[in-house]
Amino acid sequence: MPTALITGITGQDGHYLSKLLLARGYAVVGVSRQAQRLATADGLTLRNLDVADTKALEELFGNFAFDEIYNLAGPSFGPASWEQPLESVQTMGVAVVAMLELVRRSGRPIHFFQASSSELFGRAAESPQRESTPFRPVTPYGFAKLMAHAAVGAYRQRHGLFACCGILFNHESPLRGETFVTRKITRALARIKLGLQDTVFLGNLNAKRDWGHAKDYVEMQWLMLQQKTAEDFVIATGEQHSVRDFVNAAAREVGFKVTWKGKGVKEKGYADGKCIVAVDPRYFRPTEVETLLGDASKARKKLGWSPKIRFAELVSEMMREDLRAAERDELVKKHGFATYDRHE
Ligand code: GDR
Repeated sequence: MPTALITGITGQDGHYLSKLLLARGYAVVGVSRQAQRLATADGLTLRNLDVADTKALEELFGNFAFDEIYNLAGPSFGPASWEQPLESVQTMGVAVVAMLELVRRSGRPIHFFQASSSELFGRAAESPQRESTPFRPVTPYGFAKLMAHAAVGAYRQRHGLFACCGILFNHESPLRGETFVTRKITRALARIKLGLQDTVFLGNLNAKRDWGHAKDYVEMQWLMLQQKTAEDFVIATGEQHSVRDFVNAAAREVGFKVTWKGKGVKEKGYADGKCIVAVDPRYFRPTEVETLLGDASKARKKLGWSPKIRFAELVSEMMREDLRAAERDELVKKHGFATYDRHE
């Protein structure tokens, strides 16, 4: 039974990847600063651990013999990294060098996956972005990820480690954090539908992203570690949509016609079937990345990978799950508890 380490187990990808590995018969060790929040499962060992704590990492490597490592740890919300640039570099840059050193010193043929990000491209030099596109990060999140990306490449060359990076474009799911624009939209529209909220305030509606489903992206992470040689790959759908498109697609799911407003919108309650989207400059970003689009043809050709879940299906699943959550919230508001929760 192979043993895999997943750092950042409490995140969206940690969830989907641990399910995939457990289903394939792996023993999974999951670490996170808040691993205690998760329910245990057969084959899953959880540990509270901060990857920036090199001593704790060393102990972990002493206690387990890993075959595969998936490094997904790190605060994933890019703009917030300006509030803690040093911490970003420590958890997403320095910690990766520490892990690579531990892999090297273990003498074991560990396969190492690093979650790189399309944030590396920043204001991209070309479109679509592929493995050879220059990196120009514009946030601490981005430059910390760049350090890790470069370290993985250097360790691969210098020490022959099986270490590789997946350059992951935006990937979402019902488990996406609520600060990201996709989840913010589906959550808000569900709450508007149930009369729990009136308006959703957003920033740049013209920003364009290549949005895929996290479930497809973790499959690719696993595939990358099953190859004969370690190589970096772009993981993306090759399809681009604007934030406005996302709102429209989500609104169609709940039967809303959207009214768009500029700043200074006066809040009021809206009847069922109406939805107000107001632009609030508070959500504009000083170092905005306007557009990202990935070219995953290398993954398609070499690994036969292509995403199974398309944009419309992704939006629909997120909308459905957030409607369920909003229904529960409404029941709690009305009765103090959600009756059907008891039977789940
Ligand atoms: P991003 O994701 O920064 O691309 O990083 P996010 O969903 O936060 O933003 C996407 C685009 O939407 C615009 N936008 C808003 N964004 C948020 N969060 N809230 C709003 O109200 C809003 N209105 C418009 C943003 O300006 C942006 O252009 C994600 C993360 O997953 C990173 O971890 C990962 O590295 C990159 O994707 C690739």
